[in-house]
Amino acid sequence: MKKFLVTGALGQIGSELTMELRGRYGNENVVASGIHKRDSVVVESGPFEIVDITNYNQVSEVVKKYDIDWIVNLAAILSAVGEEKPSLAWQVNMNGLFNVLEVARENGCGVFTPSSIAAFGPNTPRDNTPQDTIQRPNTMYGVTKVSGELLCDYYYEKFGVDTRGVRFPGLISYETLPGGGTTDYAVHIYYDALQKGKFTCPLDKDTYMDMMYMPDAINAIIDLIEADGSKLKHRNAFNVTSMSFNPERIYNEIRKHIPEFTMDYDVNPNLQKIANSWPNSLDDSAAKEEWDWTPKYNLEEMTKDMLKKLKEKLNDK
Ligand code: VAH
Repeated sequence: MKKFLVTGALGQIGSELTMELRGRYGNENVVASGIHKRDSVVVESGPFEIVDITNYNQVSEVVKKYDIDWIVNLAAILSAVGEEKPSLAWQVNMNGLFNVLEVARENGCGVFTPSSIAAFGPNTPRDNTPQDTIQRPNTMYGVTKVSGELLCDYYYEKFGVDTRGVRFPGLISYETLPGGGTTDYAVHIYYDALQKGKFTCPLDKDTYMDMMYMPDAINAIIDLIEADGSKLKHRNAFNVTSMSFNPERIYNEIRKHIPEFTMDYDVNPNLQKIANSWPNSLDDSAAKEEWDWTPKYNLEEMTKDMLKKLKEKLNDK
């Protein structure tokens, strides 16, 4: 039975992936980790370790202690925080990744590390962005994502480390709030629709970005890890997407359920500059061909489920 170490396990992706992995592989086979500990079902339902991935010894000790087969490296500084703290973004996203890859090389582990649509830049073809195309991002987060893709491919080619990754679009979920990304508005709009009945959008109404509901993101990670490696022509990292929308479209979809919901705009120039450098939509045909990527949620289905689950969560508080 595979044994996993999830870094960043208390984050937006990690908190849901850890629980899904524990449901499929057994609680004791999924070690959650983070730079701090807090009350959470992730901490209470299975092994949890304090791991700062910028500390090689902490990564190495936990991998050896639990005889880990796969490291799912989710600890990262996202795009908006990365522009405010570029040095921290490099430390965590690159030096942290380097430590994870070195420990994986020394212990025979596989490594899943997410990349992002942020790995593309202003001169990348913006519509139906190809799997293989120019990648010259102009954000520190994007620089760490494209560098991370190259480093992971290098560790596969040079040392045979089984590295795999996907380029995630913006991720939308109701369990754990996102931690400082440019796409966070697409989560906050649902909370404000339910809690305030109004939302002030920080991005321009015509800002298209690819997005994905968290259940599809979790399946993408597990399906790629479980895929037959001999059939992969790409590894780091696959374009994956399930929808592309602008603030007007998500606003109007929510209004089908909450007709009195209102939205206005107060564009944040720093966020807008980042969003303007990213694609409008991705071509994810390589993921479909090589490991049968199959998203299940579109904007309509996501909105119905998100509002239902978020209402239950907020009423439980
Ligand atoms: C961010 N949510 O906004 C992340 C993601 C495509 C965006 O990488 O930084």
